[in-house]
Amino acid sequence: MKRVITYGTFDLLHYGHINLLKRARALGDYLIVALSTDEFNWNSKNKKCYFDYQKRKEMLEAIRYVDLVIPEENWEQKKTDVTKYDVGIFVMGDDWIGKFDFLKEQCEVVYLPRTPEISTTQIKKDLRG
Ligand code: C2G
Repeated sequence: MKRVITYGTFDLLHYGHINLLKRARALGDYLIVALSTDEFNWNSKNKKCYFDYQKRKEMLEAIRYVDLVIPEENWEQKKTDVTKYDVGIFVMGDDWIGKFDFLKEQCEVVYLPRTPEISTTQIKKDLRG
């Protein structure tokens, strides 16, 4: 069983997120999503989510590509997560390229091309008019 893990906020879920999760899951047999908590978003990522953690978690759990959702509470947990969940592949969008190469000692690290033109920030901007 090849387990894949990815991390993110996944607020205002959109097709760019789904596209990432679909490709990540296709790299293995089981996809874990470490979902940024509201506190982590606010304190460490300067993100104020539209949907709170519980709602973002429920939406992710409804996606056919996602097998497990766990909380992302800090920047440091990735190494322990990879070991704890017996992860073979770590995946992120390529806006993070190189940032997590330190995990290469423990697992494969894959940066996938982002889906162009769509982002939560863009959606908020467009809705503001
Ligand atoms: N993504 C994508 N295409 C988009 C938008 C997002 O492929 N158009 C990917 C991002 O590259 C990321 C994932 O979807 O891999 C989740 O995006 P965000 O919720 O914005 O996650 P981020 O804030 O980058 O958090 O510890 C890592 C952080 O938690 C990542």
